[in-house]
Amino acid sequence: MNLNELLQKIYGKSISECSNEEIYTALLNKVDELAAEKASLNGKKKLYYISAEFLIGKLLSNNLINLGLYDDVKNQLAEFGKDICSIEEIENEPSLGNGGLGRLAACFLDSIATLGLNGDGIGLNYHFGLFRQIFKNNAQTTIPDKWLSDNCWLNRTDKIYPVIFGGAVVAARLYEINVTGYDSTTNKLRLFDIEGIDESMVTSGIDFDKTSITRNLTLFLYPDDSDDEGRLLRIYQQYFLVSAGAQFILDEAVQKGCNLYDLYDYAVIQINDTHPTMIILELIRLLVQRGIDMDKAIEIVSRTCAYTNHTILAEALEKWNISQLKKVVPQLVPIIEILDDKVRRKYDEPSVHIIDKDDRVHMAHIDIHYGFSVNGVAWLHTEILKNEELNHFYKIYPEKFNNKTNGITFRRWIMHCNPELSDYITELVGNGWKKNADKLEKLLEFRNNKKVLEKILEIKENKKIQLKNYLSDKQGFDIDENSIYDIQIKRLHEYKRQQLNALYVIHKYLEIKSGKKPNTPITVIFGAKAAPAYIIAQDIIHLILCLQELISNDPEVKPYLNVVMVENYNVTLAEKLIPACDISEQISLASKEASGTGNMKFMLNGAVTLGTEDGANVEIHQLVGDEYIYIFGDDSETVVERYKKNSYVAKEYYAKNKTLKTAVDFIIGEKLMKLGDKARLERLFKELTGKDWFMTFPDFDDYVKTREKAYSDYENRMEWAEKMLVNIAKSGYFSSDRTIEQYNKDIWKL
Ligand code: 26V
Repeated sequence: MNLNELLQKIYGKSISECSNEEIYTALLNKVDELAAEKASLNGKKKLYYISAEFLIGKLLSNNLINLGLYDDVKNQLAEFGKDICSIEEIENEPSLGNGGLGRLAACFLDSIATLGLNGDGIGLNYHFGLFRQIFKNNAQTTIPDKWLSDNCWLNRTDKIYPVIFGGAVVAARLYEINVTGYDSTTNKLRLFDIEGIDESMVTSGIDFDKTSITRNLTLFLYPDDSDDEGRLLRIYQQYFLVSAGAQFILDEAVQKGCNLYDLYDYAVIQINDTHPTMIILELIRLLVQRGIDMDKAIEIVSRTCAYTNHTILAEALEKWNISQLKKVVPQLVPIIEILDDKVRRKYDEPSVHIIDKDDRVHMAHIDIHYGFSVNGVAWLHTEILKNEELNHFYKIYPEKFNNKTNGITFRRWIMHCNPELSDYITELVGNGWKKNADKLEKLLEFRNNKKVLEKILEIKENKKIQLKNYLSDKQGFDIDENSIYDIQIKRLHEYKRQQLNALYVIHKYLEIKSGKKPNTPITVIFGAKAAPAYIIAQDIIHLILCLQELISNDPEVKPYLNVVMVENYNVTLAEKLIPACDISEQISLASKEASGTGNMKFMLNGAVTLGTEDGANVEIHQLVGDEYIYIFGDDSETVVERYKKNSYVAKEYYAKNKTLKTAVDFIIGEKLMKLGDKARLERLFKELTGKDWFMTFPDFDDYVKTREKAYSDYENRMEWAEKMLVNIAKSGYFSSDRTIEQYNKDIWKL
């Protein structure tokens, strides 16, 4: 591509005369055109990855890399004194996801296209996506995040489907985003939106009238579901997604010659968590409507749909009241009753029924009975599903259960975000690892090579300086590039235990105050959004922000310990933070984090994990071995037992562990009370000492000890560099290309 010629043609100006906006727009249009030219040929059978979230991140650089144009464009820009990073800055990040689940869907689309598989994503076009986070008075506030503009990757189509609700009919228009594969073909992400959306309905912050669904349906991703109206809107969104999606899938199949009785030869639908579960019901309804007998329709759909479970947390497993469903989707209720009746005729065990005694519909149960595959997202998670949470189902359908350990796309998570490391790896082991990630293992040959280890440290230092400058520029932070960067970035949830990290910070602060200073300064970085209605999560953010303020104003402590909570953590920030990280905090309560995918991104970029035996950490541990990871805390069996016996009493740990008590008391001590909100801090203190549902106290001592060990090991730079190298070398397993190959081999069979 000759960029200068392109800009001359569009604007009559050269690169240096064009604004960054003009260059961005020209590149967007050209790249999208090139992507479309590589559209994949439609094979007979197609995968539909249906998901309420696709956290795709910015696309310009990603698409340039996948089309093999990145270096060329970067160099042409540089020749005229333009930096490709400042062009990237123009693009808005679409925040069409909450966290790991949505980002996983985006990584999968990249790998599906890269492997040349016939597969689309199906989702919703939220106008404001997830909220934008702003900190005020040491607390989170939320505003809408408008990402749509004339200059974005979303293309409007002429396809419109009617979606019929209890009280209204809405038109679902199909939009598309091209999904480029790396050195491969292009697939599509199909996003549905209502016609006639009214953005002006948003009043203050992210508040809006939740009742007028013909105008508000796709305004936000998962609006607050702490009240009934919010919950209803979520059901509306889910049915809108699946009804439009099902009509689209049937249309495509029929066009290819499907007679509907052989639907499973034309389509396989991967249901990403239970948010799109109603597609099973909707497809049955549509098949019956087109003349197929009910039992036959159920059989056809069951052979077409597969389900992925992403959590065992009870509060996250969706259950809708039958009365709510009657209001939103009355046409599905008789089908639910038929499906439930069939189950009841065969199985007495109430825990496998679809409708429970309180008239709530368990969405996951529909997937398990009426889909052909159930998978967890990491080895441990799948084992817990089989042996604990879904054991009654596993006994009925052992053949349906399978594991697919999550993965990440190496195009975005190293080639794009860390070109320095990526290029150096290529220099050492050749280009092959980019398409066959296992080849990273070849790096092990260099584990004792001083020059290589020094270079890896140098790249890390470089990325740390880049992060320092970025955070100083964008968020006004001043961090020490010579400190250890210890990072925890993920959604805020008690089970992920940011509060445990905060307790360590307090402990360290007190140590420094008493004269015990660390050899190397420490920068603890947090990034996390909390659901607006999740009070304790807000309180934890408040605690962290208060600690940040306390320490940044304390000249005695600041040279040794710094706490930074970045605002509005998103994919773009992750791409800056991860390459710069030394220590990756993966400290969820064992058994609770289904997989985690941030852990994989950090490892790939040469950070060393400090974590519990949870989710994919278990597999990271197995791959790298004891010396190359810092594992602490109770294992999942101990935790599961403790829950079963209901034997955990937080107060007991608090009373007998003096170090812990001192740190916990600090939350309501004079210093923080002066800075913070009394009610918030007291509530958090009470929650921890009175309940501590996610068991931070039992793991505290081991956490402190293990973290200290990691910090002291960091001092030996060569040994640390070897740890980094081993982590990078062993991360090939976590390429989403591997994950997708397994999905295809075991489930999709494209
Ligand atoms: C949802 C909710 C909703 C309301 C109340 C609390 C709560 C807690 C957790 C969730 C998670 C829903 C599913 C999810 O996002 N799972 C994540 O999926 C990732 C991709 O498989 C995986 O890496 C993460 O471990 C898992 O938490």
